[in-house]
Amino acid sequence: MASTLKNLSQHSDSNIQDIGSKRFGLLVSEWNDEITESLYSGALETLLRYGAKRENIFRKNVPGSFELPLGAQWMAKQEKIDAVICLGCVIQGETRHFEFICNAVAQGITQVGLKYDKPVIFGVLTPDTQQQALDRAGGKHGNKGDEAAITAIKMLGF
Ligand code: DLZ
Repeated sequence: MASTLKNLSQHSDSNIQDIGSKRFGLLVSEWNDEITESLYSGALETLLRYGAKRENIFRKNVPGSFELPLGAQWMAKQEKIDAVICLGCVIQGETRHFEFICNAVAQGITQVGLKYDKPVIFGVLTPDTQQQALDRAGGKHGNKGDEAAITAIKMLGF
């Protein structure tokens, strides 16, 4: 398991623990859903592969990435949730709001994790193009959803 983890994340294989009793909130932005559904599939498969139980994984959608922090807060405040994984995709070419959205989401997700003292993972792609997003959502550069799930697992083993 550890070597597979290393390959997936390109990080060390520290902080791996049994996650059979851990409960995960997966929050999925509906903007660019071709991308975010792939991120979701990657995150879900990775959690299951590392021992999470299907009944302990809870999915909710939000309209866009800007809504991820509030959705994450609603999830994180639930005692049953141990970690939240936020999945979104903001493509620069499609919005003049790019910097506003990306900065707000990054700061908001950070604040939720600190407020609720739980891992709240930033699984948000911020590419220049749709192709760059596809490359990172199950394409030639892997799947950011996998990496987000591994990050959550590692933080739970901190
Ligand atoms: C409005 C908007 C635009 C233009 N582009 C994106 C995007 O590329 N990715 C994304 O996740 N969301 C986008 N949104 C929606 C905002 O995140 C948000 O849902 C709206 O501004 C309403 O608050």
